Amino acid sequence: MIQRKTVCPHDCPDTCSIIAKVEDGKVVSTKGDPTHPFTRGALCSKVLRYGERIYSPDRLLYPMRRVGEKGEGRFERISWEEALDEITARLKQAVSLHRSETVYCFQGSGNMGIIQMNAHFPFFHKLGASRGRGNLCSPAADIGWNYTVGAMVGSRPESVAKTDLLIVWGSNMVSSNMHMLAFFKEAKKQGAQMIVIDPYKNRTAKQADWYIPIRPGTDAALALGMMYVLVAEDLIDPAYIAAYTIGFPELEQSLWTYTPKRVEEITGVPAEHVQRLARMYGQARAPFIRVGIGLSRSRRGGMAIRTIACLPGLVGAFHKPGGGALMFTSDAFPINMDAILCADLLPRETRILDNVRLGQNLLALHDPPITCLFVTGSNPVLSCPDSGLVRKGLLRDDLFTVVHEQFMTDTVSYADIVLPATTSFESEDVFKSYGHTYLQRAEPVIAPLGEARSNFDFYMALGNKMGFSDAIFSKSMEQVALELFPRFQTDNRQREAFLAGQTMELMNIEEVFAHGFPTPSGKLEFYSAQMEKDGYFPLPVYLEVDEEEGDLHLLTPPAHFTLNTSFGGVEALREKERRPTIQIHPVDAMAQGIEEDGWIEVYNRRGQVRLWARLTEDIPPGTAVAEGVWWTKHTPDGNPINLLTSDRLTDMGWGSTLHDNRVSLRKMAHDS
Ligand SMILES: Nc1nc2c(c(=O)[nH]1)N[C@H]1C(S)=C(S)[C@@H](COP(=O)(O)OP(=O)(O)OC[C@H]3O[C@@H](n4cnc5c(=O)[nH]c(N)nc54)[C@H](O)[C@@H]3O)O[C@H]1N2
Ligand SMILES: Nc1nc2c(c(=O)[nH]1)N[C@H]1C(S)=C(S)[C@@H](COP(=O)(O)OP(=O)(O)OC[C@H]3O[C@@H](n4cnc5c(=O)[nH]c(N)nc54)[C@H](O)[C@@H]3O)O[C@H]1N2
Ligand code: SF4
Ligand SMILES: [Mo]
Repeated sequence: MIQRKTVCPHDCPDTCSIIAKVEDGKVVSTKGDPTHPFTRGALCSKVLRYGERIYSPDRLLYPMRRVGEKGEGRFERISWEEALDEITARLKQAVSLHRSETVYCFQGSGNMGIIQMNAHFPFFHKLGASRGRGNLCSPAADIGWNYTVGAMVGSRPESVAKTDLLIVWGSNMVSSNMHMLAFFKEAKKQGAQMIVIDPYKNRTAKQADWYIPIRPGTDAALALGMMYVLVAEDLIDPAYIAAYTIGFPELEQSLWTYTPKRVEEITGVPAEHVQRLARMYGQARAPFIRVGIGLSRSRRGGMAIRTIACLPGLVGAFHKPGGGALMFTSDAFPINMDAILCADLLPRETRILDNVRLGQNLLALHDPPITCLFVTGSNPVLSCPDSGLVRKGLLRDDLFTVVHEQFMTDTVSYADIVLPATTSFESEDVFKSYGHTYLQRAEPVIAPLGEARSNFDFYMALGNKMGFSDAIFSKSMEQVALELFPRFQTDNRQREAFLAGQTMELMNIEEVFAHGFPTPSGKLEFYSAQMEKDGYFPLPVYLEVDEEEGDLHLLTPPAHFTLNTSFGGVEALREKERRPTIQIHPVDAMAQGIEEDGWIEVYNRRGQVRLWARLTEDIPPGTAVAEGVWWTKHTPDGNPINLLTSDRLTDMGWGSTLHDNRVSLRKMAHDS
C-alpha cells in the first residue's frame, strides 16, 4: 500500500489537501492531510469516501457515438481515434459552412484545477470560436466586491479565530465552507458570537447565537440600515474613514432614507433588530463578515455584495486583527494565466455570448447559429437556469454536441460524441483556492480508468488533429504548470517544493491591505467613480425590481451531502439527501390544502416539477427552499429543479439569478 497526496478538485472554497491510500493501483481510502495549514486533516462527508465516486457504476470509460435519439442516452463504443476524426471533420465542415463562431464551448466548474479547468481555451481561441462571459456561480459577487475593495482578497480566513463577532451573511458555511468555521470555533471558546443573516434557517443558522431571517434580495437595504444606525449613534471610526476610505460625505448624505423603520418594511427585519445588529457590529472589537455567494445570485446581487463590503470601512475592521470581511481569496495567487489561456491565439475579437443563457444561445442565434457545441466540466442540462430551453436547444437536429465527462450525466444523453474524462485522481494539476491562500500541485494518484483522458490531453490531441502547431499544443502539463508561476523559474528551492506537491503560500494577504486598498483610489470606495463609468449608481443603494407571478420566492441553494450535480453518481450520498425536496412553511402549504409532507407539484410559467414537500418553520412564510440539484433519473417525474429558474442575468457580471424566482404550489392531481 502506498500513500499519495492530492487535492480536492471540486468547486468548494476549502480546496482540501487529501491523502489517498492506493493498493494494487486502486484508491482504497481518502483522508484529510493533517499538514495542510487551512484544512488541517479534515475532509467533508462527500469526499471522505471518494473511491465511491471514482469507481461509481455511472463512470464513463470509453468514447462513444450516439445511436439513439438525442436525449435517449443510447450509444455505441468507438475508439479515441474515430472520435477525434469525426470531431475534426464536423468542425471543419461547420466552420466552412458558417464562420468559426458557430463553435462554442460551455465550460463549468467540475474540476477547479487551473490546468484542467482552462485546457480548452487554447484550442477554441486558435479556432476563433464564440467566447463566453459570466458564469452560473459568482460573477456578480466578484464585480460587486471589487468595486468596493479593489480585488478578490479579504481578511485572512484563519484570522476568524480571533474575532469577537462573526456575521455569516448569505452563506451556509456548515455545508459549503466547514474548514473556516473550524477556525471560528477557537474564537467561540473565547466568547465570540455568530450571527447568521439568511432567508431560511439553514444548517449554519441553526448553530448561530442569533439568526436573522431576511426577505431574499433585500440585503443592501439591511446593510444601509446598519450604516444609518452606525452613523446616527456615532459608532464609526472617523480617523480610519479619513485615512482609508473615499466618498464618506456622499455616503452619509444618502443614508437618511434608510431608517430602521423603512428597512424593516423592505427586509422584514424588525427595526429594533436592525438597531441591535448595527450596535453589535459597531461595538465589537474586531467584527468579521463572511459574505456568501448565495445572496449574489439575484438581480440585485452585485450591488448587495458591494454594499455589505462597505461596512468594515466604517468601523476600521479590515485593519483590526480578527476583523474585516471575506468574499474570496482568488487574487492571492499571482498567476500568469496566459500560460494556459493563450488569448494571443485569437485570430480576432470573436463573438461573446452570455454563458448563463445557454438555452437561448442554442435556440435564438442566427448569425451564425451554434452548430458545434462542446461541454467541458459541466452538466448544463441540470445546472443552467431555464433548463427546459437548454434541453430544447440540445434536441436540435442540426447541432453537433461533444460532451467530455466522467459520468453518464443528463447532459451526456444529448451528446453526439461522448468522451470519457479522468477524475483529478487520475490526472495532474495545480490547485489554487477561493477560500484560503495555499497553492498545491498534484500528480496522478492512479492510472486513468478505462480510456479516460484529462481535459488537457483531449484538447491538445484535438489541436494536433486539426493541424495546430502553436507551442502550447506540444507542451507537457508540467511545463505549463511552471509557466503559470514565472517566479519558480528563478528560484530553485521554491520550484522543487512546488513540483514535489508541497503546500505553498505565494502572497501575504494581510500585506495587500497594509497601506490601503487595491482600488483605483487606493482606498475602500464608498463612492466608486468606476461604477459611474460602468453605468451604475456610484454609491451603495437598494433598488426595487419587478416581481414575476407566483406565490412564493424560490431559493435553490446547495445541499449538504452533494456538490452541484457532481455527486449524483454516488448512491450513499444520494441516499443521505433522500429525495428532491422543497421546504415550505406550514401556512403556505395550508393555503394550497397541503396538510402534511408528501409529493406536490411546484410550477411557474417555465414548467412544473414534482418535489417532496417538507413542512417546516425553518422557512419563513412566502419563501420556498429546494436544496440541491438532482440527476433526472433520480427524480419522480424526470424534471430538474432548474426548469423553474429564469435565465435573467444579475445586475453585474452576467451571472445567474438562481435565488430570484417565484413559484406556486399545488397538490398532486391524484395520488400517483
Ligand atoms: N438550482 C441550482 N442550480 C445551480 C446551483 C444551485 O445551487 N442551485 N449552483 C450553481 C453553481 S454555484 C454552480 S458553480 C453551477 C455548477 O454547475 P456545473 O459546472 O455544471 O457543475 P456540476 O453540475 O457539478 O457538473 C460538473 C460536471 O463536470 C464533470 N467533471 C468533473 N471533473 C471533470 C474533468 O476534469 N473533466 C471533465 N471533462 N469533466 C469533469 C463532473 O462529472 C460533473 O458532471 O451550478 C449552478 N446551478
Ligand atoms: N455541500 C455543498 N457544498 C458546496 C456546494 C454544494 O452544492 N454542496 N456548492 C459549491 C459551490 S459551486 C459554491 S458556489 C459554494 C456556494 O456557497 P455559499 O457561499 O454558502 O453560497 P450558497 O450556498 O449558494 O448560498 C448559501 C445561502 O445563501 C442564501 N441566500 C440566498 N439568497 C439570499 C439573499 O437574498 N440574501 C441572503 N442573505 N441570503 C441568501 C441561501 O438561503 C443559502 O442559505 O458552495 C460550494 N460548496
Ligand atoms: S468538497 Fe470542499 S470540504 Fe469537501 S473535500 Fe472538497 S474541498 Fe474539502
Ligand atoms: Mo458555484
